[in-house]
Amino acid sequence: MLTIYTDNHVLRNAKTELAGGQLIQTFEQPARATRIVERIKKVSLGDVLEPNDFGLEPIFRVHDKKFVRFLETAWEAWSETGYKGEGIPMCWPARRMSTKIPDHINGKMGYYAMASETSFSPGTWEAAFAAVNVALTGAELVNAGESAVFALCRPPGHHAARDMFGGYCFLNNAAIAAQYFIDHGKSRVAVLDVDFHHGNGTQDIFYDRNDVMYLSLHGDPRDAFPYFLGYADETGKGGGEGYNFNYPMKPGTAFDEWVEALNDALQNIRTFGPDILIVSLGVDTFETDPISFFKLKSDDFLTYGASIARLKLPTLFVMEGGYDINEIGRNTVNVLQGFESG
Ligand code: 6XA
Ligand code: ZN
Repeated sequence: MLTIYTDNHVLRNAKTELAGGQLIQTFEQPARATRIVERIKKVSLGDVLEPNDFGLEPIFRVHDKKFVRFLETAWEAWSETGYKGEGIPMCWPARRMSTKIPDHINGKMGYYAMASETSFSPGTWEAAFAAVNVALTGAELVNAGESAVFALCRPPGHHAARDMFGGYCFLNNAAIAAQYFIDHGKSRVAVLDVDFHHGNGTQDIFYDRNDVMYLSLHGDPRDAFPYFLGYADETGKGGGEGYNFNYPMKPGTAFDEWVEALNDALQNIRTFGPDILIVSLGVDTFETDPISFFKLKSDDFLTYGASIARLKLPTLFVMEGGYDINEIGRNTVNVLQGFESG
């Protein structure tokens, strides 16, 4: 399997994450992608290619232009205020407040944020833009007939909505790739999100559409981030009714239960009959992931990779989360190798 990767992901290297009332070292750090690409080379998964530059147009097909402009300029605006720390949103347009976009960076930060753990640092925009190019290069190859490609995106994307960042995400790599397929001749795309967290951004972007189906297996939002989306009764709206599937699962869920949800999701994908499958691949379902509560083991990643392959669809894997740095390489590549063996 081909992998798309660029060292430019290291430009995203925030020093702080707000967690448990403290500023800690970020879980989402450069070593994640580096460990994965090392493992890919070690097991000779296939060639590792640099991304091409697709510019901003494919991003504007999914994200709001003012939001993109905000992402491009946020670090500069924040640092110009003289603040000493990294850019952290602190104030939101909560219930019954105005939704006007403020001029001050503090206000803008809150307007566009869906959470406050994700600090802005120098290079954040450049890395987020590079990650989109990684996903689009993978999409271009799959569209040209490659049967499966791994887009090793970092930072991740599935929490980013049309005009919202947070949960370590800025631009929605998987959603931009899905839209790219639709804009380049495909009629139907399924996005299967196996990251531990619900991909609120991807769900939101395609919620009223029937050309992109979204299916997500994740920690029950009653107990897990992003808390405010990802419930089983969110099934789509308007023309998109019936094209959104959420499988929230409780703390401690192990593979036997998780794979039942997967099989149901795979059956829904078969019924939909898409031209393309995108897998939002997070390995934070692993038993020792530091921020999650599922109990998958390393071999389970091999097993479910093979199950996904049985759909026999052209497939683009897009990297999302996973924070056990010592095992992230093995677990991620297990999914890809399982897929190849399936
Ligand atoms: C921060 C939780 C962020 C979750 C990031 C993630 N409190 N999403 O892995 O898939
Ligand atoms: Zn996650």
